[in-house]
Amino acid sequence: MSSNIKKSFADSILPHAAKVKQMVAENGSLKLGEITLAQVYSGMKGMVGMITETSKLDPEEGIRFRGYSIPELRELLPKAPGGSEPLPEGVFYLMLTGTLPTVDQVNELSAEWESRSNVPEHVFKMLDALPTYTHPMTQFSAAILAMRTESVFAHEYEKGISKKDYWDPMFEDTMNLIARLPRVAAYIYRRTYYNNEQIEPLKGADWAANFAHMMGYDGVEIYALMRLYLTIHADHEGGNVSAHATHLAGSALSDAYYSFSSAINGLAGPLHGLANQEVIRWILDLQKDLGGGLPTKEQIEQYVHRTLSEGKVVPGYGHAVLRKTDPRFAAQMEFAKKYMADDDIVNIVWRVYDVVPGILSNIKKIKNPWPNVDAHSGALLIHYGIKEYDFFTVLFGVSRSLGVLAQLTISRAMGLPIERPGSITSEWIEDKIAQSQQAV
Ligand code: HAX
Repeated sequence: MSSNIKKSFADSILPHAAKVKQMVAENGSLKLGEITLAQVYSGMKGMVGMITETSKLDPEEGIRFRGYSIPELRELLPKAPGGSEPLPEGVFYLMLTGTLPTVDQVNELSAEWESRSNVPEHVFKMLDALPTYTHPMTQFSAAILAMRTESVFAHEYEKGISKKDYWDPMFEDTMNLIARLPRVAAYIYRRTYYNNEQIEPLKGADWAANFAHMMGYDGVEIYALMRLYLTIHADHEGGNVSAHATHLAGSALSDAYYSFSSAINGLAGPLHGLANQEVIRWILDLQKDLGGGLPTKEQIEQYVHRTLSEGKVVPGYGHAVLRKTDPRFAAQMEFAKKYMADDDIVNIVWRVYDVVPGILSNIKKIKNPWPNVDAHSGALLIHYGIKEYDFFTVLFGVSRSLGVLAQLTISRAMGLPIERPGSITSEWIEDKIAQSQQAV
């Protein structure tokens, strides 16, 4: 299929790749920082070690997609006719090509994804063979792997392809996989919770609205929420677990299906994407504990202290990079104030926000007491009837495909090499410390 976005991508990335190659050749010895022992033992936090072109995270300000903040994206990206939130197609276009798309370019992308969205029958059969109590993230990851039969990259590689052309079949895989994800995710939702009563896709709809429809939810507000949700979860620079997993697997020339399945496996961890289900579980447990209703601030305080005393984390709070309230939390709060200011669960989320940062900031070891994206997202979904909270991370995964697969395609166009950082043993470090002490 000939497409405008492919040409825009090629026109932007190929000169960029050549420019970067020259920059590295001329400045390769430039120092970007020093690595401390503490960093090595703290999950490489703050250690610059990889290239991600799609977005950059500032600890104080939050994420910027190709230089645009979330409030700017909500203002500048094209919207559906009569819609209030950006179309996620737009953020994908921006991340891939580096330029803000026009309304026509976004509409063309919606149509292109629709034309690529057919999911092979064996994927549904494979899913139907799994028990319905299989966690939706397990089903999602398995379905992505099952779709690998369609990988254009794998096929072209097997036939023999020059390195300089890798980006082309990777682009095709990226577009096909993104196009198919809503269908697969909605299928998992309907088979797990609604007796496998499937809903056929809409014709001519945008990616997010069609996804909501296939899950069984229609209307102006839920479409707006889905567009917002799928836009703001799309990317968070390169070092987070799902982005890094995609990059790492992809660096071995694993195709988009293998690489994105790795992302989903990492996103399924409770310290990463699964936190969105854990937040709602925690709030519902709190409510149950108190016999229902809206808990007071004192009751929330007690519950937070209990969570901490049991050696658990408060889900939805803290971040490895951010040091302020996540702008993705703020965007969702703004949405909730507009559409559901009286909702009970939303009000609990806001009351938790009033209480938790004060408690966590008194615990010295916690670097960020503020809420992250996952603290708010579940409450919005429940408001519209999507109450099956162990499905929430799948929604996150559908969105995250936009950023990590855009970057995977960019990485192949830039010829980024196989990733292989060094590792050391604690014994090696002990020897090093002993040697430096002897030298004093
Ligand atoms: N509740 C209780 N303790 C917390 C905490 C929280 N919300 N956040 C951090 N801590 C603890 C850590 O567990 C760690 O304790 P130990 O030293 O005893 O292991 C200590 O404070 C230092 O942690 P940190 O340096 O502040 O944070 P990390 O970079 O290690 O971890 C996490 C960042 C997001 C994993 C962490 O804040 C956390 O577990 N938060 C709760 C889970 C969560 O909301 N995850 C989603 C994050 C956003 C995301 O990726 N979404 O997908």
